[in-house]
Amino acid sequence: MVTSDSDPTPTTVLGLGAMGRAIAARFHADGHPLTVWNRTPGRADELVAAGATRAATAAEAAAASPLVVVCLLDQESVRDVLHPIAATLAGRVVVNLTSTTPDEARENAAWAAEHGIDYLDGGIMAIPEMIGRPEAFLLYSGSRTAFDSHRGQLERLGAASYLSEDAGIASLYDFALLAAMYVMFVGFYHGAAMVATAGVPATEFAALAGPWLRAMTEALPLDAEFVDRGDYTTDVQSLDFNRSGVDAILRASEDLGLDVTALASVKALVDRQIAAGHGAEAFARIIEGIRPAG
Ligand code: FVH
Repeated sequence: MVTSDSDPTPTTVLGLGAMGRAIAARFHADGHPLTVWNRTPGRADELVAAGATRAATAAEAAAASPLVVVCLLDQESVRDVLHPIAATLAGRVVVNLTSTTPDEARENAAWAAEHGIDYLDGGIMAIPEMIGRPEAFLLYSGSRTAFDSHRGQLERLGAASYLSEDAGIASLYDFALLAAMYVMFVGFYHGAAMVATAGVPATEFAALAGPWLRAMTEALPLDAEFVDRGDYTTDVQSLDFNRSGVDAILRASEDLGLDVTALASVKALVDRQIAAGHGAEAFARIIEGIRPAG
């Protein structure tokens, strides 16, 4: 058995969905004495067959280890599982890898502090198959002590970055990255629906869209410079220039009978900045229409 350190921390994993199982399997492979619990007990079978201990209740699981890693569905399930076992969790480290909003993460941190629990929140930038592989990365915020104490173990899941004492910050980054991903995928599907009207399979479109989008993402740092400067002065690719392109793509999509919800949102953001007198400025200016008003 490969071990990550000479005295692996006994670890409990609460929640054995696809991600919880991948995390638990990594810890088990690294030699951490592992206790697992899941609402539906059968999901622990494979880990138990490999040597993990099945706990009958979440409280029994929490009592077994100084480090409790939580990977449940959402904030409601986190409350359902953790609140009744607060007394057992007192004095332990809880690393919550469940996707929650920044404010929900802060709510968990405040609740944990009230109960003497050392709370670290995490955002997983990976799918279960990537856990333990170099391309996986996880973002953490909350208790610095908890992160420093278990850093080596957490790094076995994927590259680990500690961002802030504010427990909501990991989730903020996580959701910001996911927002960028979702909008990109919707753009891909819109394009795929366009070429599908000519009988082009999505796989064929993907072969072109992949390299195209990769090349375009090379421009992100330059766009980010406009945003950080707050100065969108440009002599190329102004909003006015982009509006004619966006309008033409939208008309073409309507001609093809497509739903244009995705493109209409792009057009709305562009039009708003042009109406406010910024047509000569760079496309990156549309972030000003996304920011909170006032
Ligand atoms: N899977 C992924 O690709 C993404 C990658 C990025 C991060 N997410 C987040 O990770 C959390 C867990 O995701 P998951 O893939 O493991 O999700 P499921 O396979 O659906 O498992 C959900 C587990 O939560 C348990 N559960 C749900 N509600 C309750 C509840 N009220 N009380 C107790 N447990 C609950 C569920 O139990 P069961 O249905 O098996 O009994 C599963 O263990 C998630 O936040 C992703 O956004 C994954």
